[in-house]
Amino acid sequence: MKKIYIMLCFCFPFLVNAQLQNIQIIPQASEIKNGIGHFTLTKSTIIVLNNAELKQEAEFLNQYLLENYGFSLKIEKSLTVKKNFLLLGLSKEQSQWIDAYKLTVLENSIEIWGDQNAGVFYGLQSLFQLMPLPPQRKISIPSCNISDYARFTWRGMHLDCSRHFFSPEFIKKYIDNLAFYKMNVFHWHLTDDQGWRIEIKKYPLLTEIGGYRNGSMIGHYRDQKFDTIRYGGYYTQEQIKEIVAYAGARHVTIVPEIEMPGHALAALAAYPQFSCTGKKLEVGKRWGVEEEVYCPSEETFAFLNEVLGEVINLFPGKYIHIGGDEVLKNIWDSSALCQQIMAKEKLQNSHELQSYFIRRIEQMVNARGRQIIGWDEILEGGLAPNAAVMSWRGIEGGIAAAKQKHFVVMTPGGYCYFDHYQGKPEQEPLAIGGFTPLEKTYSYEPIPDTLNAEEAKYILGAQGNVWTEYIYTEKQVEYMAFPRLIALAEVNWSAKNVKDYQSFYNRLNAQRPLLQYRKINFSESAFKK
Ligand code: TNX
Repeated sequence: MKKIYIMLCFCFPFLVNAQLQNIQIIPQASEIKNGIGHFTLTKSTIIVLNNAELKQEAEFLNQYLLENYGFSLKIEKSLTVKKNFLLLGLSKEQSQWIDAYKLTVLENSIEIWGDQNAGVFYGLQSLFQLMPLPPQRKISIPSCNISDYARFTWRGMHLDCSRHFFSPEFIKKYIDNLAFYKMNVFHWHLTDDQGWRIEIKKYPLLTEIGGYRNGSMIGHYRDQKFDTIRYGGYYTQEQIKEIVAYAGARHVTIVPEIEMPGHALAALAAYPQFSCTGKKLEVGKRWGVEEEVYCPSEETFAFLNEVLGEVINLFPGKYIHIGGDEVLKNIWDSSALCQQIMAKEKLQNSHELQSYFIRRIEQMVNARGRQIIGWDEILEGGLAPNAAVMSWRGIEGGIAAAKQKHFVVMTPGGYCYFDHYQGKPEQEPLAIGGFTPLEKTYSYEPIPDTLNAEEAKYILGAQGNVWTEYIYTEKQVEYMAFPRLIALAEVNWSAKNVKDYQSFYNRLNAQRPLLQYRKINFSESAFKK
């Protein structure tokens, strides 16, 4: 099989650059050579696998064809025809690169080779972008030869499902769109002050009580207005399992976030015994930061250990996000129990108490073979030994963590917060604030120049965050996420030397019909003059 591939490569004259033919993909590929002519994909095209492991990718391709073009193809294990085949293969040729693939389109065949299944999957995503928009009878794909690989291993998008709840169907669509743009991490923000959204069998009140609030903030924060409408919802474990499998088939890892010790009001409304005051509390209606946080007691740790156990059983990925951001320390500072714990553990102040809290949690997660990741506040009072850091208050936290040889995901507010305005505020729906237009997101460089080459290796990649205090509907999630998500996909995937805003803008502009076809409610703000 490999021989045939090499032969085909040599006898076919590929032209030099991508500008000549319409090979426009996002994120930009590292190398594109144009060919002459087209491959026409028909109902009698045969999918050939050089490795049985690729069956999953072949089925994904068939599913895509069926949903979009109304037919699927026969899958064979060996090459029995000379033309009209689409070969999927595994090869070690590009194994030094992340998620690499080679896509070769000739008049008689298409070949996609990857180092692993993920590479083949990404080759397919590129292929999909080269196909004419459905419902096209003739699926003709321009000849080309693309060699491509990812720049970063963590190509992430987050979604806050606590402040507003989004349906399992929407979560799947969101994941599908991430994968389409070669992103591979979905950070699922499942708990916060305003709602607990994941079923935990051992503690049913988390969702029965914590899953619903008796009103929400309306309009600007400064107006302090509220409605009295009961709002909520949660994902059952069965729904989560289905979503995890759906993501897995698209090479997307889900990182669940269970917030602690702060942003925990919904949990504390259900189980007030885990706060230091024991007060009866209500699930949050107001956005912002709450005083009530988990108490660092043995009872709380036992509770969180059980919760994390169930979470870990549902999510197979390496990382569990444990929050760690915006923890007000007033209650800890005035709690007798906290003073006792601090004396016993020889902790100097409440920052060190927070660090102690996170270290205890890390032990629970590590004991189950997983790693924790937390917001950059977990640096305060000392990082837990194996923790990864998500740098959101700028890039300093990320720099500090990388210098301490801890892994880092960069998500600085000014570039990666997609709850910010993307156009002139007077022309946009109400948002939290800020101003992060498409070009600003695109300009983001995840490796800070103050890091040396060794330290830079700790930067796993960048992530876009969609906080939903002011995002009420699924349509609005898409409006805020797109097209900035696509810009960030290119930041994460494309080699630095092929990154160019004008080129991106033109490719994105050309893809607007595709976004419409995919029913993505993207913002047009970047196209307004
Ligand atoms: C800060 S980012 C928060 C969130 C808010 C967000 C709004 C982070 C770790 N914490 O709780 O939703 O700002 O932009």
